[in-house]
Formats: sequence, structure tokens, C-alpha cells
Amino acid sequence: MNDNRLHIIHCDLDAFFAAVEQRDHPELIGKPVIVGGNPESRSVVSTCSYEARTFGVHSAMPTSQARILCPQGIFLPVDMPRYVQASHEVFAIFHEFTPLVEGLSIDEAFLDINGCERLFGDAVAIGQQIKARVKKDVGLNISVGISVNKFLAKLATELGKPDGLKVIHADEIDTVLSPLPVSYLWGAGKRTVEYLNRLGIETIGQLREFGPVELGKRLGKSGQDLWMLAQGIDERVVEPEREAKSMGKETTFDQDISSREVLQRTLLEFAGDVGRRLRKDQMEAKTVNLKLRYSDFKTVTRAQTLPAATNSDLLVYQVAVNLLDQLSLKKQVRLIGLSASGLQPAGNAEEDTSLFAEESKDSPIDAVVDKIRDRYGKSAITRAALLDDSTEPGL
Ligand code: TTP
Ligand code: MG
Repeated sequence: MNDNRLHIIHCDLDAFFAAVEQRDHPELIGKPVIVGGNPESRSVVSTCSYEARTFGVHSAMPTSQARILCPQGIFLPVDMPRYVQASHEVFAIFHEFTPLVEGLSIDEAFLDINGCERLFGDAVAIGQQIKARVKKDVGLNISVGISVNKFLAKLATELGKPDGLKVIHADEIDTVLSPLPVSYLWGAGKRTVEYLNRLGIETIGQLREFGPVELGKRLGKSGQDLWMLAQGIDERVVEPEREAKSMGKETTFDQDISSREVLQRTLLEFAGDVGRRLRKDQMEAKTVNLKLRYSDFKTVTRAQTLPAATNSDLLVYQVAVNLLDQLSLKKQVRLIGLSASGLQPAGNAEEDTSLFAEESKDSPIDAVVDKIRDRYGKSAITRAALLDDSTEPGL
């Protein structure tokens, strides 16, 4: 399919691990932060802030060399759980816009927005919304590239970094590609680039002139693939992950919240959404997860696994409130999230005689509420506790 519409979005967080460190330790903002192993050992740099990059430091460089290039660098160890958490949050935002999300790495994904335009606007509008949400909800900068296929969207991200939102339109392909070094071709590794350079091919424009037959003779199938990319042709489709492992909702409040009541009411609304979605997909969840992010971006999570899987709004809500009770509200809350995980097809729950068992059966009330909401919209029916105050921010 040769689709000239801008429908592929590529997203990649800027200086990811280092950016999480700067977000969580604001005194590091503007400083050369280098994340990796201990500089005294034989470790390598995972990544570094853009400030450190001006000294020539980069990923995969021995930390000892980074220390020589940038003695004033702030060297930090890798703290994977925090980066994984941020990654999950960013991917959850992607999934709000389209189900067609293909993760490439911990901080990078393709989105195909075909069919989503009526809900969220065109690709550029969606790109802008993703950038704004990732900044507001997760506190990180993400670069976004938009084009007609995967290669060009990824290239657009690379060219727009940092904090970019770059579009490559179909009619710009030749002008954008021709002057670029061949290293910009996706998949052209160091050895391929050296080989092409030895043939006198430095730029993508020169590679195009070299022709597909000659390249194929010298590099086989990968030569032909490179030649196609050099024309801006890439027919690979976005391949989404197969199935959701959890479903949930979260919100960043417009103003930080200290009221337990507001948090509980938000959880009640979320539990309704989560339960409804579970029932719609004929699924049940074994585990309820609660997340709070405080005003200083410190994030805490709590989870409870139930004796039997459920898709009842009320049970999800009750467990979520129990989890909330375990968390301190001394600091104000910036974000609250509720999710259900350990998903399984409804009705497969093992027999259980505990107190939970009764409530975890499909609730007839939930089913009736779902029907009314399907027909008249979400606001047609609301649990009583949601009605008493609608003035809280962010809901
Ligand atoms: P990248 O997206 O390649 O790099 P980055 O996000 O740090 O910087 P930018 O995208 O703005 O150029 O990789 C994402 C994360 O993966 C990175 O923050 C750290 C980790 N990583 C390594 O641990 N080792 C590596 O060699 C690379 C390239 C990345
Ligand atoms: Mg990145």
C-alpha cells in the first residue's frame, strides 16, 4: 500500500533515563547528567542529558571515558524500576489515541492513527496532544515524528530532536532525504555505512543514483531494502502488541489535591469505567492496582490480588479505597490512577468460598447500568456518591 496520507506517528522520549533523573531531582536540570554504572568500574554510559552530549558523551561509551570528557558530569546509577514505570505511563497515553501501537524499545513506539482522526484530529493534532500529555502527566519531553510510513516517521523524530514535532510530507521526501548521510537509513549499521563510504556513497542521494541492481549485487537483499528506503518507500505496517495485560484509567489533576474525598470520588468513577470495560470485553481481573503521584513527582503504587477474579465496579472500588488508605496524603496528589491486571476471560474464575466470592460474580446491577450507559451515554446514570459535588478540579 502506498499511502500518501500522514498517518504514522513515531515517538521517542528525549534523553530518557537522564530526563527521569532530572524530573525527580530538579537540582539536576540544566546539568550534565550521565546515567550508567560506576565510573570507576568498566561500565558503559546508558544515556546522558543533552547538556552532557555537548562534551561528546554518548550512550555505550565507557563511563571512564565519559569521566575524562566531562569531569564535571553528575554520574548516576541506572534505576530501572522508575524508568519502567515512566515507560508504562507513556505507553498508556499512546493507547488512548489508537490501539495500533508498536513498541520498539522502552522509550520508543510507532502509532498508526488510521481511523482515529474523527475522535482526535489529524496526525499533527494527535502528535501535539501526545507531547502535551506526556509533559503534563509524566513530566518528560517526547519527540514526535509524523509521516507517510514508518521509516520516514522515525527519521522525522530523529531530525526534530530534542522536544521535536516534525512532519515529513510526501512531497518533501526527495528534498529531505537526498542530502542526508547514509547512516540515517534505518538499519544501516556502522559496517554497512563504512562499506558504502568505500564505494564513494556518502549521502542518500548518491545511494539512489547508484541504483538497486548494483546495490543488490554487492549487498544482497539488504542492499535492495536500503535502496527502497532511500526512495522513501517503506511498506512495513505498524504491528501492535497482541493483547492488553491490564486496563485502567488515570488522571492528572489541574490543581494538586489534598482531599481524600476527591480522590475517593475519582476512584469511584474510574472503578465504574474499568468494570464496564472489563464486562464489555468479557474479562475479569485478579489484581487491583492504585497509583498516586505526589506534587514533587514521587510516585507510589499499591496492588492487591483478590481471591477470585472480578469485574464488579463496587469490588474494584472497595479494594482501591483500601489501597488508598495505606498511602500517606501528607503531600498533595498530582495524579491518581486505577488499573486492573491479571486479566482472564470472565467466568473462568476458580470456585471460591471467601467473602469476595459473592460480589465477584457478575453483578446484575452493573449489567443494567452498562446497558443504559451504552444507549444514553456515560452521564445517564451515576452512582450516588458521585453526585454530591461536581466542583472539584480535573474531573
Ligand atoms: P534512546 O532513545 O536511544 O536514547 P535517549 O532517550 O537517552 O536519548 P534521545 O532519544 O533523546 O537521543 O534510548 C532510550 C534509553 O535506553 C536511554 O535513555 C537509555 C537506554 N539505552 C541504554 O541503556 N544503552 C544504549 O546504548 C542506548 C542507546 C540506550
Ligand atoms: Mg529516546
